[in-house]
Amino acid sequence: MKKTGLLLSALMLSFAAWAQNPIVSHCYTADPAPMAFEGNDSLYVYCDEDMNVPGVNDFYYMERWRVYSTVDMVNWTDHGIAMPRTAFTWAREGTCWASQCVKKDDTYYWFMCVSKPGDWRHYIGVGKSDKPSGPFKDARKQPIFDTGEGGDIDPTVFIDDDGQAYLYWGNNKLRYAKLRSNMILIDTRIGNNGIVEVPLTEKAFGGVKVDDKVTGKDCYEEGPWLDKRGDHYYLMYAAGGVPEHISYSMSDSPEGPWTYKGQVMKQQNTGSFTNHSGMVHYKGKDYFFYHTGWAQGGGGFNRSMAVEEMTFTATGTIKPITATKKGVKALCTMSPYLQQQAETLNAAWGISVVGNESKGVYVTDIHAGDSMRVANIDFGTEGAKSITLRVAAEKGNGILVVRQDNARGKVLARVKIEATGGNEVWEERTFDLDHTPIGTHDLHFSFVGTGDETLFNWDWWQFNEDASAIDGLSYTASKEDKTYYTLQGMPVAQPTKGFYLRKGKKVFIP
Ligand code: FUB
Repeated sequence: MKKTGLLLSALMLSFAAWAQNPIVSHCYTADPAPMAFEGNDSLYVYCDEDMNVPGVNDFYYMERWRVYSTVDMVNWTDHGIAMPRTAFTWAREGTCWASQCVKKDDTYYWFMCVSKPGDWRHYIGVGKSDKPSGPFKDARKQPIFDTGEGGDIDPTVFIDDDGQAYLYWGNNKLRYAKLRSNMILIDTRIGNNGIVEVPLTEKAFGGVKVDDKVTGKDCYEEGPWLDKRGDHYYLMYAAGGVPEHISYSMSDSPEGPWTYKGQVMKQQNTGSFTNHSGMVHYKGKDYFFYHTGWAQGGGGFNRSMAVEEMTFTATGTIKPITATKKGVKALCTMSPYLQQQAETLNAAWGISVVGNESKGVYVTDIHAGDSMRVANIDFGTEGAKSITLRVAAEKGNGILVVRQDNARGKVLARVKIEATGGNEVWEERTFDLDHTPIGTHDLHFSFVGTGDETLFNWDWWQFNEDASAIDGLSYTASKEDKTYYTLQGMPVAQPTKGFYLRKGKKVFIP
């Protein structure tokens, strides 16, 4: 993305207790597939990455799939390249299109579509991992079926209450299959060798498309999303031809027949001629994810994920949703006194996030003028006194400026990141703050340096309170004592410097 970060972030002065759309601004992310997994506090969104370079590859150029997660709907953690195209040894360069991930037993299955070398068609493959954020490996070593036709894109997978998994997909045709219990084979006992074609009738989808002309009020295009609320099954999809809007049909069975119910998100001038939707129930609310061309430098081949709240009528129909730049409200504040990943962001300009959850994920490609924002951070009534950073720097020429609220906010710290011995040589450094932030603020990080050189790599940050200022502090504990918990109540085997819970009291380990 372009390096006009400082100017743009300087203009974004408002306090971000709202998510704002797009939800990711440091790279282009398309075809969002949201998922909340039982027993996991985070909401995950699976997507592909638009890597189009205007004038060079003026089409979709997509080499990988990424995963993001949030606990507050405002700050999103980038889990890096959860599956590169090369993990499918049979896949063609640049063709990693839409996907969806589901969990069965203790395994996460990520269904994605991709082409093969020398073949214009897309095929559906499946990756698997024992963690929601990956990394994922090819589970089948080949596409999971071959219809012999084109249009096999945009898989959506839904596991019904009886454990049966359904896979729907298709562009201009809508098809489904039942997955076998191993999740990587289809049940060939139904349809045509396991594949059922859904009739695209007016009753089911609002109209029909013949020779690219729509007869009726609507028509199915692509990007299906299968889901259930109560006894109602929902099929949302991109509709109406290009530019697309999102429509939906309902049924009382995952196999149909479907009844057309209308538009969910009408066509708006979002800068993207495609749209692609997913819905999710999370922390008592329903959310609708889609994509636009609204990021800086964005467009039809450089799209960005967005989110709105979603509501239903008493009969289960979906209330129409408008694409907004404001997005959704924060669900909670973030603690600055816990280790926070540098790649947990409300917005960022100029930087990149690399790696995966096995190798480690971190912020890199940091240059003078780049900046990042984290939203809705609760410093409490006593405030923070210092900040600890985990960084790696080859040259040691970079300066990090930490401000509260925005690019013109009060400077909390202006620190030089001295050389650590290399860009992969990580060190923890603690710096005193020049000003004590109190209460809830956004944080604005900006980078100062000279020329075009990359300044440093950044893994995580954590603010520290002053031990003497903590209410209820009973004693300073020793590092050898192992019965510590994080302030969220997670046991800690080897506590490092910071605040913990012990015997119900907050304690400080120096
Ligand atoms: O991202 C490539 C394609 O664009 C998707 O597969 C479609 O749903 C459309 O969003």
